[in-house]
Formats: sequence, structure tokens, C-alpha cells
Amino acid sequence: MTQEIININGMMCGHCQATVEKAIKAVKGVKNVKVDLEKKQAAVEYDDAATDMSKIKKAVTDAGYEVVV
Ligand SMILES: [Cu+2]
Repeated sequence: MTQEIININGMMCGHCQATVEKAIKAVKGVKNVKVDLEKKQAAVEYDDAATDMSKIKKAVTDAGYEVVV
């Protein structure tokens, strides 16, 4: 299991937070995700045999938010 923190741009309110959380959770292989609205960060725990960071980042982008590298 891998744990990583990503920075996300564009989250303004609890709705955005929930949208991002849902989008990341929908990625196959993601076990847990916690989005911090104030820090604009998402802590993602995922099975690196089932998914990778690029897929998680793409899910965030597809949901309409920007991943800051
Ligand atoms: Cu919002």
C-alpha cells in the first residue's frame, strides 16, 4: 500500500471537496482518500499493484480540478 499527498487547485467549498474525494475514490485500487479543503491537499492511500498516481491525477483533472505537481 502506498500513501501519497497531492496538492489540488480549484477547490472552493465543501462541494468541491466532496467531488474530488468521490472522483479519487472511484479510481480502482484506491483504498482511502482524505481531502483537506484548507490545505488544498488530498491524502491518498492506494494499492500500487492496481493503480498509480497518473490515474489518480487524471481522475482529479477529469472532475475539473488541477493537480499541482
Ligand atoms: Cu465548491
